[in-house]
Formats: sequence, C-alpha cells, structure tokens
Amino acid sequence: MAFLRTEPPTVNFATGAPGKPVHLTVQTVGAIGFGPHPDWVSYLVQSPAGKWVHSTLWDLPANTMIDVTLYEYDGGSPLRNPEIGRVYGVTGNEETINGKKVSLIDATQGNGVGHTFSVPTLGINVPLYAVNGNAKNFCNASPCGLSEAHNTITFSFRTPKATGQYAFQCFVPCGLGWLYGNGGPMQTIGYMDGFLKVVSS
Ligand SMILES: [Cu+2]
Repeated sequence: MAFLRTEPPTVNFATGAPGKPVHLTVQTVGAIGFGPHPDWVSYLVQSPAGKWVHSTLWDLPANTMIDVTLYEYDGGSPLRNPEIGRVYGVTGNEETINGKKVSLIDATQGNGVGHTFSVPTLGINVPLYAVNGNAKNFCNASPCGLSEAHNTITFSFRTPKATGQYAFQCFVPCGLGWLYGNGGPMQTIGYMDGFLKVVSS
C-alpha cells in the first residue's frame, strides 16, 4: 500500500493567460537513477520554474495548444507493431526529430524507437526515435543533460475542451526484465504512464 500512496506531484502548467500556448518540456530516460526503482525507464518533466521533476501528472489548460519539446535519452528497438511508428493526433500528423519533419519512423532502421507518447482517448501517438545505446555519452541517471546523447523531438497538440484526466502511456514494451516487457515502469504512474489533467483555463 505504501507503493500506492507514493503518487508523484502534479506539475501545474495551467497558470498562464487563457488561450496562450503552453510550452511543455519533458525527457525520457533509460534509468531514473534515484528513488525506489533507480533502474526503471521514466519520463521527467520540467516545471515552469525550470526544475526537472519526476512526474507524469501534468495540469494542462483546456482547449489550448501545447508545444512539446521532448529530449529522448534512451536506447531503442524495432517495434512489434509497426503501426505505432506512425505519428498521429498532433499538428500536421508529424513531429520534428533534431529539426527534421517526420510522420513515420521505420523502427527497423537506425536506433529504433525508445518509447511512444500516446494518449489513446485523444488519438495521439508520437514515436520517440532512440539514441544509440552504445554511445560514449549515454545517460545512465536522470535528469539527463544536453551534453549527453539525445534526440530533440518537438510536436504540438491541442488539449480538448472537456476537462478531465486523459491517460497517456508508452506502447513500446520498454520494461526490461518484466514479462513481455510490459510490467514495472510500463504500468506505474510517474514512469511510463501518466495523466494529462485537463483543467479549465
Ligand atoms: Cu517506454
């Protein structure tokens, strides 16, 4: 039960002027490096004050453009289902990866896909191109910094008008060492699962 009580803090991005786009900066890492599960893959989010926070609970204003910058620091693999290599539900159905527009990642090529940012109820899927797991400057403990191997991924989406909690998750079985890779961090809020908590703006 202690495990269930340790919900991460909600980070509030809904304090700006109504209608003004919100900038959200997140990172995905191969190992969080601290806490009860230091070797688990995870998301972190940068608070409006600029501090990296280990949380996947984000208050976002309703009906607002969210401009996401995501630093991907983890290695990857081919996908079991190539469909999740497709970008959809975000502006233009594309992301930029290191400045290049991409609408589909063929995960059999290059470093493969590390994680996805997927919000099933909003029809959003953004595959996150991985870094080379053998890179000399591979990040082994978060928060990772820009001098460490990463891909800079950007995309934008509009939050719905309806307030509520919209679950997001990763669809890459990245829970290394768990049954089919789907346990542990893949099912734990704060790591590879979270909520967009859409509140009135
Ligand atoms: Cu993942």
